[in-house]
Amino acid sequence: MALSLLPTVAGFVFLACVTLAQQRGDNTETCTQDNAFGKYCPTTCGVADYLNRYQPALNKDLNDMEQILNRIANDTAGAAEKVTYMKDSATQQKKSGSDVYYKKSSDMLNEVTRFEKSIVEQESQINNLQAVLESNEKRMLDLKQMSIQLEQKCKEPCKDTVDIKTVTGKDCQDVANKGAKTSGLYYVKPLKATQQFLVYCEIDSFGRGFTVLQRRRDGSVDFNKNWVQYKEGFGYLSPGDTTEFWLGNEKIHLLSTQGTIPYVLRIQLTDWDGNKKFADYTMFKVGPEADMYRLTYGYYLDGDAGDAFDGVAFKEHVDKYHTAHNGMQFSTPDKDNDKYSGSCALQEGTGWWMNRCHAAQLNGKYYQGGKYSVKDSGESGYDNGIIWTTWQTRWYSLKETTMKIIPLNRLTIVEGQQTGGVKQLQGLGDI
Ligand SMILES: [Ca+2]
Repeated sequence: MALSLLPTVAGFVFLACVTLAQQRGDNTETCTQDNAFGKYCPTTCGVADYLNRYQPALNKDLNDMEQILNRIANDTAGAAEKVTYMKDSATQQKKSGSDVYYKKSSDMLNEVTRFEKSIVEQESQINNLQAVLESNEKRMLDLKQMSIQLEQKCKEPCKDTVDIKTVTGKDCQDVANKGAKTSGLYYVKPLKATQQFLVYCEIDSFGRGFTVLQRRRDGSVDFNKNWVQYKEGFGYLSPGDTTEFWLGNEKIHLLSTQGTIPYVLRIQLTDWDGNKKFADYTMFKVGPEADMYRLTYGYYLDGDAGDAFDGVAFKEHVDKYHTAHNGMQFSTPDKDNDKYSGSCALQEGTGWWMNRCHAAQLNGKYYQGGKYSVKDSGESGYDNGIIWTTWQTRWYSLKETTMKIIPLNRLTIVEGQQTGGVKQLQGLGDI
């Protein structure tokens, strides 16, 4: 505002001077010097002259100034417009953009919250996984330690944990004679044997040592075996007399033929009601393989089970001679040495001193409960159970059997020592 007045002031001074000169009638030519005035100040004409002389430069300066002012004013106006525009624009932006930004920021906030939640969840999962990992690591450590322990154990030579007694002899009576007091597993070496072998010795309180040849007790061992298996033996020997086995024809041969003192074969039987019976055969022998492990004995010494080895006539037209066992060779499903046109051992799936076929068969098929029928015995329909027909019928399979041998003199010595005599001996037979 102050700058815009400058031209007016300049114009006023100019006009006043002109007016004053006209009123006084002075001009450059006509101006007369007023003594009073001219002495102390320029004369009116002098002012006019002064003004005339400086006016063009002044006008130019004023114009320049005016232009500058105009430009400044323009610039100012532009700036104001710009400011207004900017203000408007900002307002507009505020108005138009706030919702979007708010929404955007709100969305972002939600997103952030969601991420935070997700992170918390993931952290929890990570913690869980870490716990699992630690637990697994511990397990792995335990397993590693176990593996190391096992490895160390495996490096050690295998130890037989079965209790095998140290006393040995040519049979179990010999073992007992040498001081063995308890039943269990012992090594024996019959006189003709090339090497010792393991047997179960049943040693009683009278110092008698029975060498066990065969054991049936629960049907856990299949007795349907071939010649070689019956020769070598099968099943399991156990220190507590808990398993089934066939000692082996070769071993039985070596044991039973080694001395001048005859052996007694004691057969012990148990039925499914728990009744026990026994049968003793003296001078028991099993021949060499060359004679097909032939069975021979002197006679039925004693017992309450009856002499089934002597044969039984099941039918009127069949002589008991055909079911007797003394003198019979051993037969297996793969080796027929019987007196029958067919093969008893093959028909029945077992190994035994077959005739045509038998009155006693302790290696027969195991029938739970005892009683069985022709139908039960399969295709052949023969009496193939564990039978002793002088006690139970041939359709009754016994629950337990034991075949064991002892030198005859030991039985008689016990008999002699026990003043009770034979009755005492019979009582011991049920042990
Ligand atoms: Ca035959």
